[in-house]
Amino acid sequence: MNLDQMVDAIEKLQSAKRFKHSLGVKDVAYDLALIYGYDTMKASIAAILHDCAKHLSDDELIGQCNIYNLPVSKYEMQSKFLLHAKVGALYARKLYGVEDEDILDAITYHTTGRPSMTLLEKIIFTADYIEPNRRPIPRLNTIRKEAYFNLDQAVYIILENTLDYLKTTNNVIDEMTIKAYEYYRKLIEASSINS
Ligand code: DGI
Ligand code: FE
Ligand code: FE
Repeated sequence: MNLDQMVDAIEKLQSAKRFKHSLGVKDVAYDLALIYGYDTMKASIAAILHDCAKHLSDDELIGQCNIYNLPVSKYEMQSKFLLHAKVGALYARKLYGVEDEDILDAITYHTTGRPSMTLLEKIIFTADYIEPNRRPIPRLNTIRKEAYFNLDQAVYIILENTLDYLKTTNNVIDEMTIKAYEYYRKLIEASSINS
């Protein structure tokens, strides 16, 4: 499937609001790819597909993981919506014909992030958070500016914000989110000492 066909398929699949979000992520990911020297087509594909399993219910997500033998962690068991990332990568491969592992990983890690993300993973993780249709989030405009200037710093602030937010809720925090935060905290600290 080419990008235009993916856009059409996602439009049919998603609510108007979520489709607008997907297009927003696509546009921002394109710009970030251009700025940081990444393949804009790969960034656009990862972006338009990143939430391609978000319409599934918790039961459907678990069902897909069982059918396709995807491992479900104890964190994902408690917050089943987290699985839309993993199942999204599976769908990208099975339903949209994506074979590129960089794109599949970017979809897999778009919600929690992970330590030492690839450039595409950081682009999708950040674009998902800052696209223009996101409703106001603390420090959103700071993160938007930072994203076009220092992507690692933007990733770090997003992870910090996400953990701050999750601590105010009763949601379980996936250990991947914490590991990602620790990794980027150390990275940013090291770079500020050296500069
Ligand atoms: O699918 P989107 O809404 O576009 O964005 P997303 O896939 O990044 O999901 C955002 C939500 O994920 C947001 O409410 C914070 C939540 N989240 C991120 N990390 C974790 C988490 N939720 C739990 N329970 N645990 C996490 O570690
Ligand atoms: Fe998502
Ligand atoms: Fe999203």
